[in-house]
Amino acid sequence: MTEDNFEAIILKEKQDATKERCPPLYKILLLNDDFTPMEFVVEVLKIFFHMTQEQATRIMLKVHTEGVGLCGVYTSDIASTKVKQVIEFARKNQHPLRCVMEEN
Ligand code: TYC
Repeated sequence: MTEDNFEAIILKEKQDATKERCPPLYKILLLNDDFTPMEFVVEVLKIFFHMTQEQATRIMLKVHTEGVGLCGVYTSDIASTKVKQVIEFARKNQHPLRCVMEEN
């Protein structure tokens, strides 16, 4: 084995170890709309993101005024499950609330 090969293998092993320690993370974002009631958005943030009334109100108002707000950062599986649950809960209650995930 050449020295270059050896270094390439060591580098690859280090990269693999880093990937295991730090899986890719995804932001969950709530998007503003004109119809979903503010109280409903606050409930969503409390139920699905375990926020207090105060935290939830602050994020809801940020989304309302700025158009978008961060709910949390999760691994891929957890983020996609939460996005689905939020959208399903909103649709069951006939609100057009939008919730998306994006790579961090
Ligand atoms: N803009 C909505 C209203 O005035 C409230 C709202 C806030 C909707 C946050 C969606 O993600 C949202 N009723």
